Amino acid sequence: MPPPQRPRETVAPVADGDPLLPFQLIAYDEVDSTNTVAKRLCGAEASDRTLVWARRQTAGRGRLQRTWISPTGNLYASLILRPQVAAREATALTFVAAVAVADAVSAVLADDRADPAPVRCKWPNDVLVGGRKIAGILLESATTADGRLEWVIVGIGINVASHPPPSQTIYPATSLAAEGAPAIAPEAVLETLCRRLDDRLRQWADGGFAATRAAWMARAHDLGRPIAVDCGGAPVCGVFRGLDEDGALVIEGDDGVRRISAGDVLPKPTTTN
Ligand code: BT5
Repeated sequence: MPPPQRPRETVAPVADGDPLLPFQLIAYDEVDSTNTVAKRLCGAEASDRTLVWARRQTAGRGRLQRTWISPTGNLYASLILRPQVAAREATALTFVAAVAVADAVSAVLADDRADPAPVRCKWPNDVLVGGRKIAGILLESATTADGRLEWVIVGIGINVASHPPPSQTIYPATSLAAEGAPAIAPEAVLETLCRRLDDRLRQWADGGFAATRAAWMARAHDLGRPIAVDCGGAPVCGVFRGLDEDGALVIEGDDGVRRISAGDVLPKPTTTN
């Protein structure tokens, strides 16, 4: 297995092993994907709460091998966790991260905006501002032969300075800059994110998924409204009723209530970018 890439230059002000951060930070100038680097580090026994951060990615990934567009100026980070929970409980971490990202985005934006666009969580792994995607989360995990959870990587991308044009995304996108945030460096957003993530991980540890789910639902996009979900075949349409106790999306259609554990909530036909 190749050794993890090393930083090509010193990054400041956040430095490797910054004692002020709640996580053990490893900072890079450029990587293929922080999740891929984190995976290699897991193979090399990286400890719980190691955080991989890079200024840019050359092969940023979304779910299902989709591309995450990753120029310099935005935030790319992957947190290695080794929680002592059953493997199926780890899916909660997508929602823990989504709420933490929404907290961080709100904190950066909650300045003096006259008419703030709402910050919302979109099932399963997105954060939206004003109905546009500002952040995505990619959860990856490994289990041992006897089914024990070995590690989880929580990959987070936040558009800070820029966002891709409509031609390059399925869902309309935005960035902190486009939403009127004052000029802010990705490392400053990282510091805010780390604190919120630490808080939300504690909430999950103390209150279980019920606490995380309540926090996520309080920020849910389109709750109680009609949505369409792409699960591979014809879109499933109905009213979004929330999350079940496993994090599946609950949708109520003409033919009753359904639970969907994997898919994409489609953009509204009227939404423009
Ligand atoms: C995601 O996947 O939203 C998860 C994105 C996770 C990215 C982070 S960055 C740090 C870490 N390292 C990685 O390599 N990945 C993680 P998904 O729900 O599948 O959405 C992917 C889709 O979002 C793409 O197919 C595009 O349509 C759109 N997209 C790509 N780049 C985007 C961007 N910067 N902003 C908004 N939308 C984007």
